[in-house]
Amino acid sequence: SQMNQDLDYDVLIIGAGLSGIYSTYRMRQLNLRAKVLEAGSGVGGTWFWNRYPGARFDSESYSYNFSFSQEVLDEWNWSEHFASQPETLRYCEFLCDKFDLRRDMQFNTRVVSAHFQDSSNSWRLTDEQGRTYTSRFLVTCIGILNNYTMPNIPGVTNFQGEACHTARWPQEPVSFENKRVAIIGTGATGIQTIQEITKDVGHLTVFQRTPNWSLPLRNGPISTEEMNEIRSRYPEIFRKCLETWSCFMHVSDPRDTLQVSPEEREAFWEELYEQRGFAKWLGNFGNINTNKEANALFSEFVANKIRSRVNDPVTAETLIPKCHGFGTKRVPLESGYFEAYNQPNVRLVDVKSNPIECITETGIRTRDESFDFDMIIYATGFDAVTGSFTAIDFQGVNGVKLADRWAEGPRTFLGLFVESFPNMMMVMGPHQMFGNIPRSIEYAVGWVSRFIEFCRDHGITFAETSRQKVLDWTEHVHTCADGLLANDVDSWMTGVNKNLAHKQKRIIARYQGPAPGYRKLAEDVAMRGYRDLKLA
Ligand code: NA7
Repeated sequence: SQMNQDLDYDVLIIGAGLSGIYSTYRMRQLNLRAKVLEAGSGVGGTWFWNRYPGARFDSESYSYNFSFSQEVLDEWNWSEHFASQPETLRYCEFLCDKFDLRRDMQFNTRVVSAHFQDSSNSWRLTDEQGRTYTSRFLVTCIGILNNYTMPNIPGVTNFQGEACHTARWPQEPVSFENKRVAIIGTGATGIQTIQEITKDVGHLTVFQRTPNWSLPLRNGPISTEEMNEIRSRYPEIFRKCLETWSCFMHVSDPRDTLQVSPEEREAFWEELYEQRGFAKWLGNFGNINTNKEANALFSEFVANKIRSRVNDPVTAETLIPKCHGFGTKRVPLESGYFEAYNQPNVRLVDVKSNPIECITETGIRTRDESFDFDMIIYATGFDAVTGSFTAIDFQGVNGVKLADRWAEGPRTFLGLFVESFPNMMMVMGPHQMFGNIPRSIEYAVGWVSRFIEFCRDHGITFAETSRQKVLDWTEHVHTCADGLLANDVDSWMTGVNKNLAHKQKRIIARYQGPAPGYRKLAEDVAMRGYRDLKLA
């Protein structure tokens, strides 16, 4: 079953997160020689690195796990409707233990370059220690939120106290008691961190640049009986996730927000507000995502919820977004976030009106005030989606650089292939459907695995997308994005990171059409015997 004895491996996989774990499983099933190169010292990817207090996903646990193994579904129990990072990391480890996947994984191995070898149609990877690895195929499983970014504020390295980015949180427990702590950033990560550490922090100062439309997560424990009941519904849960726009269990309401009477609307929203997870967003009237007026109505509903939960009216207004509508950025879900500001030891600093000037040896200086801290937490986000790719020197045929190919934004075919990068496939590359990520991962890895199997069975040693397919797909991705209010707002989803000079311009980073539509197009390519690709 081996493809070429001259190469170290048939398939090299970068990254041992959920994508890399499932890819390893599938390559094993195909009896291919596969190797995963992973920078971390263990598996888990996102769940390995993001150990900050309160880290958890906002997908229902039982819609987040893989569906590929009935045994795993039978054996694994979730303890909460929305599992925490430690539990999700254990899930990743459980998968690797169960299928003995670590024997094909090499840890503490950061890939720095990946070069296509024209003479042998193969990939040659080099790691930080200078070791090299060759293979016929390359599968990138490097995640969409991997390379974290520090704020572009002068003096970040001057601070003498404890300092940490949430994505590089230490493995050992961190105490906040009696400490004066600062946090910069109020995205999904900042919100989760703030609501957790305010349980025992000495004093917390939150530096907020842009507030977010956040809604209650409504987490809860799962009893043994409930877990068994959920287990019996797995087929139905996965079927539902296959049918929905972004692979969650929630189905959007087809009614037009503006055609529903104000009373009925209010009653519907009150009902939604009590529901778990993203129901409030994805189960809402669909046109809140496309119609400004509809969006403003729901935004005002949420603003009033925030006003009712925060005692100080000035703080409440500061916590209500004014420059972007609800759902135009990823909606963080919270558990007691707004109430945290009612604590006497929690203070909100609006850095839009009072900008941070610098980080000092002892704390943070804004235009109006100097603060002393024992600890600064940076929840300042990621060089998202394309950042995982620019972190590695990818070179395709004739040494063409991926960074150059994507200078004007990502150009892909199905989010899986890049022109001039033969035999390379991206799991969760730009222009792929993201949504409830593991559902998308499971599909993409399945597609890639079937394709590699096809190549092996047909003696194909070279597979590349044509320029035309890339142009067509990229245009399709842009068409799907038309009319969505989210694309008029700066966020990691539109490729903007204000801490990076080269990421100030908006791009279409992800496929925003319906997931079933994506899968249909990708299946069609397989059905046509992959003739959309140049095969040799
Ligand atoms: P996000 O959503 O990118 O949030 C980063 C936050 O950090 C956001 O509030 C930023 O404000 C703030 N930030 C970044 N740089 C600065 C500087 N220089 N000064 C002040 N504030 C700053 O990242 P997260 O980690 O929260 O979430 C990423 C995804 O992970 C999330 O969507 C989930 O899918 C999981 P800004 O909005 O730019 O004004």
